[in-house]
Amino acid sequence: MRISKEHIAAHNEEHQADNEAHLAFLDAQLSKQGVTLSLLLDQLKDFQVAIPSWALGAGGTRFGRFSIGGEPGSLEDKLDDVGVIHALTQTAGAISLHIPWDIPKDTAAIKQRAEEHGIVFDAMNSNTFQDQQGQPFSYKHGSLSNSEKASRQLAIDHNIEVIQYGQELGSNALTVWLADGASFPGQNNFRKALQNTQESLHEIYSHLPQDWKLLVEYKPYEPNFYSTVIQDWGTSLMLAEGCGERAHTLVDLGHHLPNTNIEQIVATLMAKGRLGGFHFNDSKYGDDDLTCGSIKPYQLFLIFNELVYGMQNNDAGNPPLAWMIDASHNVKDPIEDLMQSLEAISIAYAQALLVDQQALEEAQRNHDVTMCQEILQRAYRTDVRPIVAAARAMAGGALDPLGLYRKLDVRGQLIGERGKTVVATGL
Ligand code: LRH
Ligand code: MN
Ligand code: MN
Repeated sequence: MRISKEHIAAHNEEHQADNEAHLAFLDAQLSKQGVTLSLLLDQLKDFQVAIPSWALGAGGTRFGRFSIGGEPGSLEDKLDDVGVIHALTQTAGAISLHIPWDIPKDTAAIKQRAEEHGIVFDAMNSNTFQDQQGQPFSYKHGSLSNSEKASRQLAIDHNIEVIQYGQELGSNALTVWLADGASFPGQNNFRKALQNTQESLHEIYSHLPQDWKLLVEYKPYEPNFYSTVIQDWGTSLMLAEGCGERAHTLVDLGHHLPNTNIEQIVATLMAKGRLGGFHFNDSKYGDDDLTCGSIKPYQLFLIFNELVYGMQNNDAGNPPLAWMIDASHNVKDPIEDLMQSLEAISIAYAQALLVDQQALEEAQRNHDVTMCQEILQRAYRTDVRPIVAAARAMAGGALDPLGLYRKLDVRGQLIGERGKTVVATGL
């Protein structure tokens, strides 16, 4: 273990007095609003977000890739990195694997390694957007939607294989994201491509274990720039409904055209009981995969406000949500970046829990638009960082994870052990 309990205890002792002073002030303010701090801390303490295995190395763009050094060279290394994040934050107790980037050679050993770090296996991701070496049929013109049966079958079989890996590891969800689409008008028959996709997904669904769910991710463009088969939440929802009750839509925040009202999409999907998972990130233009909350923190809060409302009023039977970060880029230390994302997500969640739902409902009933905005913004403008830090410390994490990570020079240790030029598998 790179981060010991003693490291955390010594660090927390140093920062405790400061955090408690902030907390006492907040407690006094919030209790006037009818908020019980201990209840809030309990909810935050249990909150977990999965880390994507592909975000632990330096991401690249199509123009270049700059290694940060000490990158994980194997699945074991990736688990160790999530172990560091989880030890520091106690909010990253799960990893999401991408096959074939993360094929476990010895499943039992991988499971044991994960257990040692207190990590479970979240949704498994299939990959039919790249051809693998020696592959008999290509995905160049689509995978589950391909007009050639042989390519479709290969992609279906791959997804079934991913489910099998997931079963061995104890996962219970399969996420399917397709790059399928067309870059030029006339290239594809829209109806046939959609129909093929529905049939292929249905076949995958028929191989899904009873306690598993299928998550269908959508994205408007990239790598195809004219049309994408599963382009939006409506298409994803339609396909999920066409599969069966355990198929749901997965929302990736970066997979929307600029200014889309994502919080409304969340509310709509939750009303239908079909929101199954989340890929958190942030973006200015497209699928930028930037750190959560770095560009539009208010949007993140508004999304969490809908999530909290949806979970508290879950009459449509949404499954427990698979929360995951899907961010990666090439200028920051990925471990630091992921901890910043976790912090932003926890902050948005805590702020959403502060929204006075009863007062909001009353203001909405009275058409008091001014007050509706006041209620939301009072929650959003509360500096909840001391609460998030206290919840983390209660769970055994560090009051200042980033500070301790730097103080212990974890990246320096990783470079010493793994070298400067290892390149992690992934994007
Ligand atoms: C596609 C995506 C999808 C993939 C991941 C690597 O843009 O968001 O979730 O699996 O990136
Ligand atoms: Mn995604
Ligand atoms: Mn994406």
